[in-house]
Amino acid sequence: MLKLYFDPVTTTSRPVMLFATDEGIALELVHLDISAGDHLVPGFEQISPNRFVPVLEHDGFRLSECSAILKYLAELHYSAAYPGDPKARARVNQWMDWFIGLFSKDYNYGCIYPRLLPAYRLSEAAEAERRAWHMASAARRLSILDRQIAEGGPFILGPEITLADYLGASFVTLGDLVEFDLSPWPHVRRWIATMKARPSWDEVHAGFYGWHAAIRAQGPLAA
Ligand SMILES: N[C@@H](CCC(=O)N[C@@H](CS)C(=O)NCC(=O)O)C(=O)O
Repeated sequence: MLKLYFDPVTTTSRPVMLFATDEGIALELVHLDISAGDHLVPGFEQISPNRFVPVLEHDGFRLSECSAILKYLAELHYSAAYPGDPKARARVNQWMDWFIGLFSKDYNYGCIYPRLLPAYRLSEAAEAERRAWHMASAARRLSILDRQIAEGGPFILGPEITLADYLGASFVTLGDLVEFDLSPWPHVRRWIATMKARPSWDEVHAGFYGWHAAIRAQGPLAA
């Protein structure tokens, strides 16, 4: 049996849930609310040494890192979203690494989290300077993604969805929480609309959009 420790609102759990739902992969779900500190309870470090979600368990085998979990589930289920051809698979890996290693540093950590989570904010002047730097960098990354989708589409690597779309769409839609304006990148917007049109999207994102509504209800966010 596959067991997933997850928090449905998180950027790293959402792609795993979306992929598993699309592929009909049965998961025993252990829902942790990280905003309530469920991941800080004594003993969870045995399951997740970093105290992060998601974590997958499969017959005593434990796996963290959302990218590794997606690949493992895809391999188990011979999913077309993780093609077997070495070059096609390498491209999927390339874009997944790009989202995690480059894109998320500027966009998620540099532009979005500081507006949502006080622990990620610097002092006001330092924050403004850092944000300007990351925003310029995030814009360059979004332009690279936009060109990639413009050359093919509707998905990142052409007509078929891959794991890179599952991972990437979760990272980019984190910006929904701060109403991040994607209009300068029309192909990225089109791709996100395609991902949001998947029948599984709304079900998987119910918690995420609940968080979105709660943020809106609190009034204007920090700049
Ligand atoms: N590199 C990990 C990162 C996982 C991660 O950052 N999880 C966050 C939620 S998005 C978390 O569990 N945070 C708990 C905390 O910050 O205390 C992955 O890709 O899965």
